[in-house]
Amino acid sequence: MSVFPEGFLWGGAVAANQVEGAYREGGKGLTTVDLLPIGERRFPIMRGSVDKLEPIPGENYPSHEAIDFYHRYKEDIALFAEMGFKALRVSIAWARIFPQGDEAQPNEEGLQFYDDLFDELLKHDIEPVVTMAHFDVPVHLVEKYGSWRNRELVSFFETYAKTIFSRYKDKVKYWMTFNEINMLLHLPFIGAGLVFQEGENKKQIQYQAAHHQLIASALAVKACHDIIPDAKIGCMLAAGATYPYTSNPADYMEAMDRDRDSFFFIDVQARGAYPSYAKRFFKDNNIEIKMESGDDEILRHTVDYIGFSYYASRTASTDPEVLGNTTAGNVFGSVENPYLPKSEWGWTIDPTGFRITANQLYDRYQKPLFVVENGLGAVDKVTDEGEVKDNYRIDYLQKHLEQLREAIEDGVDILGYTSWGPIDLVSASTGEMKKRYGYIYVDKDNDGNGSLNRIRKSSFYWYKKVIASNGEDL
Ligand code: BGP
Repeated sequence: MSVFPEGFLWGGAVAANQVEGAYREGGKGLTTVDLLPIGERRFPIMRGSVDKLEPIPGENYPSHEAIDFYHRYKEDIALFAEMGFKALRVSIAWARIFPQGDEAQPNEEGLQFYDDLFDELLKHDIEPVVTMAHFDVPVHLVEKYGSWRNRELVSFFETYAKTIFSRYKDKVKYWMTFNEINMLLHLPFIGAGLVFQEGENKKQIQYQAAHHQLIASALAVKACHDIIPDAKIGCMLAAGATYPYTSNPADYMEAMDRDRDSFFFIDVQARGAYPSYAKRFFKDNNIEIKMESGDDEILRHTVDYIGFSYYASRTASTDPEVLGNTTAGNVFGSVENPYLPKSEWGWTIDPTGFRITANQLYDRYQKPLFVVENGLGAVDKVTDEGEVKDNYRIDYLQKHLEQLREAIEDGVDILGYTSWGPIDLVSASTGEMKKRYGYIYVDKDNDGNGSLNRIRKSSFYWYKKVIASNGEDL
């Protein structure tokens, strides 16, 4: 008998802006992620330093076409079905439904696109798991309102939420509000459409925006429960336990604080109130959150499950010499952990950290968990025979699933596992195509060349076997 429970939701996860392409088709409005070019300018923009709120001609934006999922989703879903997927996590692009974000009426063409997409999934018995906002704020909301720094976004988001719940109530039973909500602290433009002016207290703006997202999330939870009583709606955290670099208590304190940066969001979403430690943190950082009467009550609408992504653990230190040694490509300011290997992009590889993280989250919240992202970004090569032998990916996933199995044996309640990017897609952090996660290879390079043909990699057959055995045969 498998340790994975019956009905475990095996599958994969993608985001609209990283697969769909068709970035101006079907009446879709421009979103923040549409403004992120590949290359050097990407990181400063993601961090909130933005000169122009439109794509710059001549720059390379692989996400504008992405892998053309918008036109090819039937072919791709058939491949997921062939692997035996029970679930596919997708996101709805807010700007396909409300192109500007603040309209009174939705865009029917956008609504129809997701209707067709969900129908196609259900036809193959694949459960849609839907993220409502995955890094894509309509640009008009940034221009006109300053995005999530403005309370007005709460009601726009609520309208969007009610629109999609009412429309898809018979098709979608698993929802999630904001993807990696804690990313707002690390990549504020990606996480919340925040653009900073010189001299502003960034933390003040970030936490005010966080408050608005937390209120919007709670209102979405309430609306979801009202409109689709048999649905489950969760939050989504970029998770990863933080280790102290040494047994020096100061390092331990530092690790605890870094973990709290993330837990802060989920403490509110899962427990229904601001955590006690926030008071001191706000005071020490000159942060004053403007709240409205009734906010406390709204926040009491808590999520049904904790969705999270896990790629790596983090390590914290207070030693200036160690601090100089931050790992490449990470946005969490982690220092190198001498016990752990790294991916080609410098991301720490730590399967045991996955088990630790799952245990931490379950101990803290006592709500079911849902692993909605995990995977290895790597360069893949197509052999002369037209094959992709990605044994390194199988190795990564296998080791992580072994640890997930341990976590289940530890008593952690887990609804499912949707690995990130079951089909190659555009990388969120780098904008590249060559950073691949898929079981399915897509013929396209960083410059946009390629036939977009799909090829089954070795991991495709491996994952198929994993699902067929409900995780017994890893
Ligand atoms: C998460 C995002 C995803 C995804 C993933 C992998 O932060 O939710 O959108 O892209 O990370 O990251 P990357 O694409 O940068 O390798």
